[in-house]
Amino acid sequence: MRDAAKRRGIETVWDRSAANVACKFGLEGLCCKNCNMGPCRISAKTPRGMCGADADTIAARNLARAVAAGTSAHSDHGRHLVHTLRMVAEGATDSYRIADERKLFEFAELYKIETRGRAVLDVAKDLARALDAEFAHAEAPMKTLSQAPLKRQAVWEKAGVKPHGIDHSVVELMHRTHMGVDHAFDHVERGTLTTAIADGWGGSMIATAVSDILFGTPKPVLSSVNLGVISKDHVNIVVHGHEPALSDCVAAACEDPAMIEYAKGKGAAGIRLSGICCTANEILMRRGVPVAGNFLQQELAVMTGAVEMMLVDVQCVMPSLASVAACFHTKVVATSKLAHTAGFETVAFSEERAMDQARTLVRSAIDNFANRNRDKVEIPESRVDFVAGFSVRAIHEMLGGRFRATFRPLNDAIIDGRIRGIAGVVGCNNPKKNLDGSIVPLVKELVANDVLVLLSGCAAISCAKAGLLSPEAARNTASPGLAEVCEAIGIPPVLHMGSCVDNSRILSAACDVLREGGLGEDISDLPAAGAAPEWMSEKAVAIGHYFVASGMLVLLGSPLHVTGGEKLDGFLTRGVEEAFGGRFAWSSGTAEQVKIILEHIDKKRAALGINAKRSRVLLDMKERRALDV
Ligand code: BF8
Repeated sequence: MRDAAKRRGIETVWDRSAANVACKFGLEGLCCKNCNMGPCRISAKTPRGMCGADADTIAARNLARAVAAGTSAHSDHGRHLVHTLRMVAEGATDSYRIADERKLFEFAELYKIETRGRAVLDVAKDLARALDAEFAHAEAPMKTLSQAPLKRQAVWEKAGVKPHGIDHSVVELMHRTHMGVDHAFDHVERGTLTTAIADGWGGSMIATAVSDILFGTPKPVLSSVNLGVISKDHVNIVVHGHEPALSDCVAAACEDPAMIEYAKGKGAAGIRLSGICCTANEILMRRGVPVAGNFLQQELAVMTGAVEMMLVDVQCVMPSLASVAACFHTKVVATSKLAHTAGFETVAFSEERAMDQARTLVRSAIDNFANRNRDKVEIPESRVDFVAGFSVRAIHEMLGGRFRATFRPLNDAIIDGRIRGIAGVVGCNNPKKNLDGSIVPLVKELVANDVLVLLSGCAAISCAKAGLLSPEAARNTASPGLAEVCEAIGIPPVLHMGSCVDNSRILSAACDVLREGGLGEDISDLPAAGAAPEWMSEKAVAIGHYFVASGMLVLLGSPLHVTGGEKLDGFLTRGVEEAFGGRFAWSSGTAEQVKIILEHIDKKRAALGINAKRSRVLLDMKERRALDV
């Protein structure tokens, strides 16, 4: 499709990336525009800004603001879902219902909301109120933090990083990074970690939980991925962004027999819904809706010339879609009240009228089918089947069965060495890297080295395209020990856990592994690591920080924009470990990335005293590659 773009003279993200000269000051975190005395750029000649702020202060403040933005994105998404939950509970919309009462009751328990003998909607109302309160400032730390292991809570207490509210922590961080307030880079960084904890253990966890309550907790589901899911014979609608509320209704509308008949009446074979980015992941996980691609493929999806409508909500939506769509008949419709873009049509999403809006949009997409120029249609054949839907509950049930759901077999496999450890590989694509070219090789090497991989976001879509998300992948790519465990349970060695807010599922899984016993008492004890090889967004910066604050090693394929602040860089990659047990590492090559992760996992195994029990002899890399047929 990139060749097609060139042929047709359509500009894509790769063209802009090639033409862009990255600013060295920005890359190293050394440009400060927090006031109008500058902007100041730190160099050997000008080591301080106008106010006297040095490189570490400036880089730490810039980083803090990125985490505040990332946290805001995840958490505002969570807040919108809480709003929808409240509307359902109050009977203000019939477009949604409580899809998972069990999850509602489990989450209500956290807030000590009485559930016995009460109407489901009354519990939902109380829960929505309690969740709303997590955003404001409270005297006590946020309740969701109590889900973390006790040792982790004690670490946070000691470091003074327990957030007292999501919005509060963001506002406080923005205040601290205003000109003339907080200048000690490590103190700024503590505020950054506090805010990131409010993201992972607050806003993101709330977004995941309420999505499960409203749309259902995911179970394994079959689907297919890549641009080949777009059908030349069907009316194609692509949903893109992050918030699932409208897309869920669109998915329902696309299944409506009357709507399918309407499409057939217009000469189409039916309606094909697919998704991009994390809206795709949300409706994939619960409905099995196919995925057209990840972040960098959004322009390419439009360029197939066969997309009648692309519905975009918030986050990771490129404004360039307008100019690509202008070359075709594709309508790009912005559906969030927050997000308008020149060249996009707008429909202001309303929870009260969501189902009606969805039907109107689908009908309008069908009407647009007649405007498709068949000569411009060019759809690549690539399409891969895969399995997604691995919520923590689904993994529990796969490991132990529905009535004795347990993580025990997983813990035992880790303890006896058939599984060496667990890695969460998450995050974006970035045009600075080959599309999927850092994620896929890393995941392949990890599973070849006995590491079970948990995925989310665009990284999950990368691996699905590479065929790593099928049960057969265990036989083809995993080490003998890992393959044996996966085949016994019937899971791929690489598990798709959802969208980027669903990184909170990885935190929950870590807590459940610890609860099961035998692998330590804190997340920092686990033979586990996280990686975002192709990260690009501020949300990824926030995610990295909350994993580090939770005690994990987080490996990034390129450094955070801090390398100009030598002390800050050292703090993030070494110093932070002393207080939190987690740290960052930057590395761009797969071989070194694998080495860093395996060394970390082995160090944790040794500390747990389970290295000696490993009975398997590891094959060398060459032999492992030979397994990759
Ligand atoms: O929130 S992985 S490119 S889509 S930011 Fe964006 Fe990055 Fe994709 Fe999911 Ni997450």
